[in-house]
Amino acid sequence: MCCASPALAAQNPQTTDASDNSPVVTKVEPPNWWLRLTPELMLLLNGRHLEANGVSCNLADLVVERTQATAGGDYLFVWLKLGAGLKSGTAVCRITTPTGTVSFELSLAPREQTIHKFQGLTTADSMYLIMPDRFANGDPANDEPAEAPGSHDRAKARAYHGGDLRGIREHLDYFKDLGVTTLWLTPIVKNGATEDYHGYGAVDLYAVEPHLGTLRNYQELVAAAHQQGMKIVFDVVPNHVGPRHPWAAKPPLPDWFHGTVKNHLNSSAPVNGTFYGEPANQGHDLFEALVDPHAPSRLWRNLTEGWFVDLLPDMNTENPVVAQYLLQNAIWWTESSGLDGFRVDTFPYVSREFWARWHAGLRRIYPRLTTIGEVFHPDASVTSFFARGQRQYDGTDTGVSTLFDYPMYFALRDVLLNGAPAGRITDVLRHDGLYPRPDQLVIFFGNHDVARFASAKGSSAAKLKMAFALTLTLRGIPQFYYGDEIGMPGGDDPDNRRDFPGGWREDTKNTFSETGRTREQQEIFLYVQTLLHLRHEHAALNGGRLWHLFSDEASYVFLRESEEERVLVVFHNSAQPRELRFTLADTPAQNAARVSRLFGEASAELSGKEVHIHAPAASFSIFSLQ
Ligand SMILES: [Ca+2]
Ligand SMILES: [Ca+2]
Repeated sequence: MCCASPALAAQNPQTTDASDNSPVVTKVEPPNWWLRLTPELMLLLNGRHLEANGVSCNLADLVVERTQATAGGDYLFVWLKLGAGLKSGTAVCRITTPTGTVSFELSLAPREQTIHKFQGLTTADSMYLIMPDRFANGDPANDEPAEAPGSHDRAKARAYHGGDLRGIREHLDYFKDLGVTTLWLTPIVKNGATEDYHGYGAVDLYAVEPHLGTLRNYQELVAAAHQQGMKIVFDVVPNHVGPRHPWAAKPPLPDWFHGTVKNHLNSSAPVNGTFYGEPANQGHDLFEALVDPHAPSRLWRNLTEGWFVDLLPDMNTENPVVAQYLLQNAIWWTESSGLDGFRVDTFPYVSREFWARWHAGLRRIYPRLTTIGEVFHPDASVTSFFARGQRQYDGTDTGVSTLFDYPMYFALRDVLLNGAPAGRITDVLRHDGLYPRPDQLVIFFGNHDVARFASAKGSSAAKLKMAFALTLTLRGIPQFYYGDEIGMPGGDDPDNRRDFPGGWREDTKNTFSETGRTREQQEIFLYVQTLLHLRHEHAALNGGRLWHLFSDEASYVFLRESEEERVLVVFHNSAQPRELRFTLADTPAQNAARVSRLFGEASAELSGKEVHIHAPAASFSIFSLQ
C-alpha cells in the first residue's frame, strides 16, 4: 500500500470556521481504496457537526452520488462513484455544512500485483490454527501499548501475553518443517479491552490490534508466507463487534444493530430441549429450528438477531448499508494483505441472504478465495444446510466455500476418548451426500473453543496420535490447533490457550527445536510430521475418493482412491490385537495384486479379492495397493 495517511488528514482537518459548531472529521472508513476494484465506495465518516449540505472531491471522475448525516451529525455516509477515468492519487474531499467546511483525504491507489495472492485452499492443504497473543513474542516493544496500560501479564490467563504477528513470521520455518501449508490466525482486528487477547471483541474493524503489531506487520507476514509457498486465513466476524466498540453507545444508524445495548434478544436462549424430542427440558435447539422448513421464524430469530452471549452487539446484516460496510471491510483486508481465505465466525448467527450477497461481492473480485464457515453443531443435517451449491427451503445458497466438520469433531472425540464404537466415524461419513463437496470439509479434533485433546478425560499420547492420524487420512482438509503437535495440555477456555513454550525469549524450554522437546513431545511431533509428509506425497490421501471397507465396534478400514493409486487405511482402536478379513470386491481396488506398508505396524496379505490384516493393539497403519 502506498500514499499519504488519511488518518493524519483526519487528525488535522482544515477547518475554515472556528466556531464551536464547526464540522470535524475524526475517522474515515475505509481509510483508503483502490482503482478498478469496485464501481462504488461507501465511506463512513466519524466526527462532529457533519450535517453536510454538499460534499465534493477534487479528483476527476470521483463523483459524490449522495450523502447521509446521522446520529446528530456524528456520522456522515458518503457514497462515491469511481469512474473509469479516475487516476490514482489522494482525493481531497470538502464537506460543507451550515456551520462551516472541513476536508478529508482518501488515497486511491492502483491495485498491486495479484499473482500468488487470494489463492484459496485445496484438499492438498493443511491448516494450523494460531492464537497470535499466545504463540510467539517477536516484538516485546508492543507487549503493553501506551493506550492499554496494565493489559500485559503472562501470569494471568485472560491478560495479553505478548505474542504477535512478527513472532508468527519468525517461525515460518517451523511450520514448513512440520509440513502444514496454511495458517489460520484468530482475529487480529483492534480489540483493546484488557481481557480481549482472543480478538473476538472488535472496537475498530479497520485497525490491527496494537498488541499484535501493525497492518505493515500483517502484510509482511502474508508476503513472507506466500514466499514460502504457504497461505494465510483471516478470522472474520461479521455477526458482531465487541461491547466496547464506539458504535455500541452511538450506532451510525438507529437500526445499525439488531436492538440496542438495553433492549436486545439473546442468541443463546433457549437452547437444547424437548421440542425435537431431546431429553432436556429447557426449550429447543435454535440451530435445529433454523434448518426446519416448518418452523416459524419466532423459533429461531434469537439465533440470527440475538446478541451473542447476550453481550456482543449484533450487526443488522439485513440493512443494506450495514451489508455494504461489512463487504467493503472484507475486501479491504483482502486487498490490503493478499490473504488467501476467511474463517467465518458464528456463521448460522447471520442471515443467509447476507452470506449470499457477501460471497457474491467477494467472488466478483477474488474468485478463488476460500471461506470456511463455523457451524458448531454435531448433526450433519444441520451443518450441511449452510453448504455452498444448494438452495435450501428458503431459496438461499449461502455461497460459503466449505464448513468445519463439527459432526466429525464430535465423533473423533467420542471414539477416541469416550469409548464409542469406531463405526461412529463411518456413521458421520454416511451423511456426506448432504454436502455438495464433502471432500473439502475442514476436519479437526481441537480448536481454541474446546479443552485440549491431550487434557480431556481418557486421553493419552497414543490417543492424540490416533486423532492426528484420522484427521490426516479421512476425506477433507485437515486443521490442527497450535501446540497439539507437541501434546500441549489445557482445560477449558482460557486454559486451552497457553503460551507455546519457546515463543518468548525468557522461556526456559524451547519446543520449536528438537533439543527443547521432551521425548514424548518429539515422538508426537515426528508422528505428525511423518503423516503430513505422507499425505503430501500421496494424491489418494490428500484428495482421493473414500470407500468404506470394514467398520465395527473396534475398527474402521477404508480405501482412498485417486487416479494413480489406492491407499488402504487401518484404524484399530482396541487394547487387543486383531485379525481382520474383508473383501475388496466392488471397490476400485478389487484387482490389486500387491499390498505394501507405507506407515504403522500392522501387516497385510492379499488372497484373491480378500485382504487379511494383522492389526496390533491400538494401531494405525497405511498400505499401498497395486
Ligand atoms: Ca509482543
Ligand atoms: Ca446475528
